[in-house]
Amino acid sequence: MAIPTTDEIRSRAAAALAACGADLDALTARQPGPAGSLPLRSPIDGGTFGQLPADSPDDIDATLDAAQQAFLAWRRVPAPERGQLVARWGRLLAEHKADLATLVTIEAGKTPSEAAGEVQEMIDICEFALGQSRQLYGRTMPSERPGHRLMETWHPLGVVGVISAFNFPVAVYSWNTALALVCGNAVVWKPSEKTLLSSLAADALLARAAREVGAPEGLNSVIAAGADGGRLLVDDPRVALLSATGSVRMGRAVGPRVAERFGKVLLELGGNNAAVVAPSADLELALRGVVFAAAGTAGQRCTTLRRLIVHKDISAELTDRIVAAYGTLGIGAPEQKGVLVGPLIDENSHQAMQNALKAAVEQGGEVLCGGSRVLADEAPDAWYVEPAVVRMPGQTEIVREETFAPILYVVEYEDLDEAIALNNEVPQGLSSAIFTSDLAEAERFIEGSDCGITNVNIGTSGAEIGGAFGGEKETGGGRESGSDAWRAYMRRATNTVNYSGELPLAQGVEFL
Ligand code: UN1
Repeated sequence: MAIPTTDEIRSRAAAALAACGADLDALTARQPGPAGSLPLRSPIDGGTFGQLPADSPDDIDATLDAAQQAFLAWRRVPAPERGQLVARWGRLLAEHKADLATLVTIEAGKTPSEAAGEVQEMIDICEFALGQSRQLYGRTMPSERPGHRLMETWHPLGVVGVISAFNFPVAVYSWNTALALVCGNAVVWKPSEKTLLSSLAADALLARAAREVGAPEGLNSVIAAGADGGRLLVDDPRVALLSATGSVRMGRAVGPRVAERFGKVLLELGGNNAAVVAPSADLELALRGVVFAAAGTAGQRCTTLRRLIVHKDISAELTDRIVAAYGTLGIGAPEQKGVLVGPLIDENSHQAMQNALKAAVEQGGEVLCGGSRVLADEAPDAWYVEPAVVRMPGQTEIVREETFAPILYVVEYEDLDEAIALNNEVPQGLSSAIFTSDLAEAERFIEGSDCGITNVNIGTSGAEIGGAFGGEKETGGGRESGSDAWRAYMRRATNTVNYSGELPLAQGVEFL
């Protein structure tokens, strides 16, 4: 099976979209307004298979108004009833898992298994959010005054803006949306302009669920726009919380601007994740964990493994085995049999990879394998690469940067403290891992890693939705998905209720 043609890709996308309730021909036949149009492109062949009219600032304003109105009604619906909306959405996602996965494959270039896994994350978070809808717990505290009750209650925020990235075009949005909705908010979503159809499909299924359970119209919507559209969400006071996933550069621009208007932000930015492999590690297990985390999704996860910190006594053996395993990875159109590594998203991404490899060599690195472009004849507009492994003399400047492509830098260590220091010695703090059979080493690593995610004997990527997802330092500090991440989507009120018939003041203050 060769690279599919642009026409084949368009007709598959149209069928998958139609099954989810949106009509590609009708969407692309609309006349573009003042904001022009956005290309629909697949990284599989690199071809553009349509143009979608972009939303203008006036359209976005109207969307925010509708969301605000919907919020005012939705906030009054009891939370367990709001849970029924995400329960229905989850069932529709399960029914249309293959359709949505097809769109993710077409637009993000993921293998069918990884694309289905992404939709599974959506189904999982819907189940989680349904349960959460009965658990928006507040505490009660003993009051120091007689006949008084001191407690906290949690309330919806308003409109939640979600800005999401191409690499997880629907899952990360769904973590935010499922929780935001059960917490009583409306959601306005600005997806990556690279993955618009996946977004429209996910939103169409949610809109259907909303109609079926009688939720207010305008509760969920998608904005088709570039960065300009995102900026409108950033600056609009109607957006009570802005949850943004993307680069550190984007976060640096967005965070202070939202803070300026005292809005809330939830940032999930870059990762530069490391795995330590200790001498006691089960090397076969470490090998599989490392290769999936480093080369899977063509290195385009926030949680991708980018730095391997390996003990010097096992470094040669492990790197040899990784290089051998890389040699067996099928690279190509993601739906082809045996393919595990699909395309990079675009030419810029390929250029960034080449620049990083060049810098690594200049900084003393030795490319052990990979880095070359493949399939350029069959797909001149697509960007397929061999995942690279580069031995580095230390964590030079390039190793401290996140390059969103499959490059695994290898550095050696001698003792665990040094390995932990290397793990922490980068500006980002998303995910980390150690492979070891030594319990004390595992615990010392959990204690020592400064990341939001610290794993033992699994790689850095592929987190389950039940835990809180996010990281420290330049990763932005936000937590999404499981555990108590729901609190970010609500505001807390402290309530003192006086049923004593007297008015004793706190701290024994006397007045009047
Ligand atoms: C991301 O890359 O933005 O842990 C999210 C993982 C996925 C989510 C990654 N569950 O790899």
